[in-house]
Parts: sequence; structure tokens; C-alpha cells
Amino acid sequence: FDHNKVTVFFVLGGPGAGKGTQCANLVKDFGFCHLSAGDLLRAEQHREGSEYGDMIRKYIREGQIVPMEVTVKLLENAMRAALSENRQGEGWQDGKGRFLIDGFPRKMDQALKFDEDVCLSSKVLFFTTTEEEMLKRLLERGKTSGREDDNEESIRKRFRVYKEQTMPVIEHYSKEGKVATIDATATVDEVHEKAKLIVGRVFA
Ligand code: UP5
Ligand code: MG
Repeated sequence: FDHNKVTVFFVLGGPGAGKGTQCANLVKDFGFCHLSAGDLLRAEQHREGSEYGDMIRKYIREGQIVPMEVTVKLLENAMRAALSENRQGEGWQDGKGRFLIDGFPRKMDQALKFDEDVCLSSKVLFFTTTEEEMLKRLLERGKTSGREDDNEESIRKRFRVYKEQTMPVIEHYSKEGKVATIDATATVDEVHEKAKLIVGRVFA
């Protein structure tokens, strides 16, 4: 993707840190197109005729990272579709497609491939809170979410994969000076205000 046409923010943080919730708020402020890698994988899992359905289900339940080719392709297709349909939201104004890529890249190989083949991100929003808080949020959500990975066993596995595979990605982008760390322990509104300030500076 041409840099003059898109601005990409990666949104990272542990399972249940509040990535999806905060992305929904930033969409309203800045007119982003919000693409959650997890949501795209879940949609692909249920798409009739998909050759990846069973594989994705297995990886998600185990909290493991689906082979990157699948996820990068889904993201690239979704970005292309959003641009061609000119799907900008309110707040969008500079003529570039604005993307929030939520829950990706969560493993180094994905990060390198996306940077190389798709485009570079402007910033990484990193939402952080304690495992205890994330567990509490996910178990509560699990009562109604229907997500196959919102059970304690899967959640523990997701925490482990996050520490072992995603933290190195955060460190990698930290060295490039791209990471803005936001304490996500506070209320949704308080976290939103902080995120809004950081994003606002990039678009200023
Ligand atoms: N909540 C949110 N903010 C709150 C706050 N400040 N105070 C109190 N409550 C708050 O929030 C979770 C819950 O907490 C909600 O009920 C919310 O109301 C409440 P949410 O915004 O949904 O958190 P989020 O960080 O988005 O949590 P999510 O469960 O989506 O995170 P994951 O990163 O685990 O899930 P994702 O969908 O990204 O990935 C799922 C799986 O897909 C992965 O485990 C992996 O198997 C696979 N995957 C890949 O293989 N490759 C990828 O690239 C991406 C995913
Ligand atoms: Mg999410």
C-alpha cells in the first residue's frame, strides 16, 4: 500500500486488555476503519467453503497464532476492500485511508511480513493491565460472548502465548520508537481519553 494513501496504527495488548473496546471509540473520533485480526479469522472460520475453518478453530481454542500467511492475506484483502469502497467514517478528512489493525501483529514473523509486504505502521498503541484484571474481564465476557476461547483453560494459554510471542513484537517496535503505552486498568472512558490524545498528535 502506498504511504500517501494509508495510515496504519497497530493496536496491541494482552487478551482482554480492551483493544476492541478502545478501537470502537477511536473509530468515532477519527474515522478509522477498524480491522480486528481475531474477528477476521473468526469470520473466515465460519465462511462457507473456507479451507481453513477447522485449522483456525483449533488454533484459536488453543490460543496459538494461526500461520501468518492466512492472517496477513485476510487483513490485506479487508484493507483493499475498505479502500475501494471508500469506507471512511466520520472524522476522516485527510484523504488517506485510516486503519486500526487490532490484535496484530502478535508474533515476530507476522510483524516482519506485514511491514515488508503490506505497509509500515505509524504507531503502535499498547494497552496494558494485569493478568488478574484481564482474566476477570474475559470470564465475565465469556458468559455471553460465545467465544470458544473465553474459558479459563484457553485464557491461560492465551496469556502464555502473549508473553512468549507478542511481547517480543512490542519490544521490536519500541526500539523503532513507535510504541505508545497506555495503562488500560482505568475505566473505559479514562483509557479512551489517553488513547485519543496520542492518536490526535499523529494526525495533528
Ligand atoms: N472491558 C474493556 N475495557 C474495560 C475497562 N477499561 N474496564 C472494564 N472492563 C473493560 O474487552 C474485553 C472485555 O473487557 C469486554 O467485556 C469489555 O467490555 C471489557 P475487549 O475490548 O474485547 O478486549 P480485547 O483486548 O479486544 O480482548 P480479546 O479477547 O479480543 O483479545 P485477544 O487478543 O485475546 O483476541 P483476538 O480476537 O485478538 O484473538 C483471538 C485469537 O485469534 C488469538 O488467541 C489467536 O488464536 C488468533 N489470532 C491469530 O492467530 N493471529 C492474529 O493475528 C490474531 C489473532
Ligand atoms: Mg478483541
